[in-house]
Amino acid sequence: MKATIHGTIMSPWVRRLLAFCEEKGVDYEIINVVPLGEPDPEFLKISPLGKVPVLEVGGRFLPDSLAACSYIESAIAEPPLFPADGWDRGWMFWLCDYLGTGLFSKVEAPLFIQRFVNPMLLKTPTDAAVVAQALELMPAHFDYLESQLDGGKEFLVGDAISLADLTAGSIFVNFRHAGETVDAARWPSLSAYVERIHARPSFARIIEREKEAVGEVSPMFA
Ligand SMILES: N[C@@H](CCC(=O)N[C@@H](CS)C(=O)NCC(=O)O)C(=O)O
Repeated sequence: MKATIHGTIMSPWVRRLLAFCEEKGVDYEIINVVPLGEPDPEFLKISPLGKVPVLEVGGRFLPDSLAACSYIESAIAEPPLFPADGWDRGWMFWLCDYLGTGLFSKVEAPLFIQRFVNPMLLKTPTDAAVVAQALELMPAHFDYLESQLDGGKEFLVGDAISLADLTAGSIFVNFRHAGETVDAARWPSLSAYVERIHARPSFARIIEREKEAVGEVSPMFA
């Protein structure tokens, strides 16, 4: 499969699709689309909500990373990244939703916007109250993920990598760009897990690309 991914490599949703493509061996190129300000009317034709990523394959466009990953999973069976077991597959979708609605929306996105997007890209000040609120909510989310890893499980669902791990790994890259890491003393399983996911060849390649793009300004590479 030859794919084109429209989006910015700094988005966790773009990154999880990139990680999915990397794990599946999909040959892809990236067309940079940064969704800040009024969306380009041309982009709205392929992404009606103005969001990234959009997956383009053979002249067709799929907006939304979950839709895109689901298509790739159907098109390329190996390695499976959606569990075969029905309950596990359901649990994977729950965790993806939890990661997006909880960890991303309530904690990571506010921190990333205030500490990275505002000062580095928009040259606007960081809102300390927004950062404080996100940091207050963060431990409960880390506690939940620590409980899901249940004393050092390798993966979030079953005994193989799945979209849930690629989603978590992707969101934790943004945490690092926002200057946050997981405290290994308080959340030992989660901390080791994030390190393991980021050390996979898929994420190593993605992180290397981000180093080339934002290595000078991101605390991740300090
Ligand atoms: N459910 C979507 C979420 C995508 C999303 O929220 N992307 C953000 C960037 S991280 C975006 O494009 N935001 C621009 C906007 O909402 O206008 C997916 O998984 O693709």
